[in-house]
Amino acid sequence: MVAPSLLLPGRTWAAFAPDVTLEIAPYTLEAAPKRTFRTVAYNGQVPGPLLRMRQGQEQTVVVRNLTADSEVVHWHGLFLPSEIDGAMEEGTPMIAPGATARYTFTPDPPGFRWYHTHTFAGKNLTKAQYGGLHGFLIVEPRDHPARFDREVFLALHDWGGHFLSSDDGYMNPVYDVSTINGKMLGFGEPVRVKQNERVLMHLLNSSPTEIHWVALAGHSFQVVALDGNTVPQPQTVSMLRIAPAERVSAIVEMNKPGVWVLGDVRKHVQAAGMGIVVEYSGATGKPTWNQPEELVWNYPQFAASTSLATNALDAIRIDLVFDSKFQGHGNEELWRINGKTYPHTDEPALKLGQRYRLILNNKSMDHHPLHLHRHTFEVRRIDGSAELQGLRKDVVLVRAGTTAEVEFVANNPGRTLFHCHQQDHMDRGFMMVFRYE
Ligand SMILES: [Cu+2]
Repeated sequence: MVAPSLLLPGRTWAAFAPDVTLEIAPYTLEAAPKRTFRTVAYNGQVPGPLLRMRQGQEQTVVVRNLTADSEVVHWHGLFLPSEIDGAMEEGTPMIAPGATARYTFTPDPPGFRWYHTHTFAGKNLTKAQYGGLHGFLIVEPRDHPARFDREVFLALHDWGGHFLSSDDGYMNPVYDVSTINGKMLGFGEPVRVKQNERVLMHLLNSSPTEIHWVALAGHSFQVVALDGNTVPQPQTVSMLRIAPAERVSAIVEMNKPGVWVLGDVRKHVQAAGMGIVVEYSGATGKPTWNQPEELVWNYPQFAASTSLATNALDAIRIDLVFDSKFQGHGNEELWRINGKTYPHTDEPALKLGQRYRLILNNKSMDHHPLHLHRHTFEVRRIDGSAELQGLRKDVVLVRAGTTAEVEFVANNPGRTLFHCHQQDHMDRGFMMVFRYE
């Protein structure tokens, strides 16, 4: 409670009421009857409440931590000051057990963002991103160009993880259950649509570690935005690949009446629950699934086809090499950036206003979804592709043994975290901080 003596002259109590209140508290998720998980959630739901903010309009957010552990909320994809961005490595204070934090910020850029915890899990595969602390955030643009009849939000998640030793001796998390919006296939409410509708689907992969491949039987996706940013070349595709922390926004034309499954393309993942029923008004019967034969996806198809004015020349190049150091059979590996593991990784100093090109060289045998906080970058090259233009993201999946190049302008001073979004990788040192004043 704010004491009345703190009220400023001429301001009413209502001026102090937050726009958003998030309560972090223990929660039991029922993914299906008898498939329950003790976890932690925002406001007693998984995913947390859908937040809608307006670009340029100041927001006050109150976060209450009702758990026994310190927490922090990261506003993924927003250009925020380091003190409220939501990473301890940048200097955001944690919210102590029982404490309440209040943040005021003006959300930018517009688009499909999200919020999630940014804590450490280590060997406890119920904590941090393994749990239920994630939610959708839409920053509405000042003008709304997208044309659609219905908007649907879908979060892909995996639960009940345990470490399994793979052939090479590394320990990787595997999962018992996979869900969309917290429910296994067949146990949640279907997505209800009408014939001839244009449905804008916003998909988020909130999985702690897993890449997901998604299709909607009988339909295709017209991808209009990646990580919330409009793509220069919308493409119609039969399936989506969504790495951890990535978002895909796609228009689906509802032109095949029936009852269908939208789900992970890989049979064992869908069998573990990753799917949701899409039901046309008036249609009945069992949900239908069509099994595609191969996995197809590439980033370059969404980039601009014609060359824009090139700005590669004035970008300062920063080379980052990723590999792992084997700790012996049955142990988790340590991850390294240029040979060093966080907190010993380099802290390059950036100059305000300077453009940088990160050369992301993945020398490991794993794929890594790499995330830069507090900035949007432009994907400029993927695995030997031609120069790309106009593809703006905040996460890029760099596949095993490949190199990607991204560019950003250092225009938001303050400590800036760069890390692999796979929880077990960041927990094992796959993080670094850029600093600039
Ligand atoms: Cu990784």
